[in-house]
Amino acid sequence: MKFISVERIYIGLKLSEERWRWIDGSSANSVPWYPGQPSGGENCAELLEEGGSFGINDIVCSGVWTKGALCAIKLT
Ligand SMILES: [Ca+2]
Repeated sequence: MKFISVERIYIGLKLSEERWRWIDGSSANSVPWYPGQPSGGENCAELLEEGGSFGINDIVCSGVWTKGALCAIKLT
């Protein structure tokens, strides 16, 4: 994976029906939350890097499209 110079990246993870799910609807079985996260009341998630530590942070969905995005595709 190539790291790009964006501090916060939307990863396609969203809280739906009280479960964290990828945008294809599949459940996220284990989420490596950033320390102190999820803080709650925020229904989308980003990859957060601060001081060399990485983790997932829940954020409000209204701002996710202003961030960089990390996507994956299935190769067949
Ligand atoms: Ca949060």
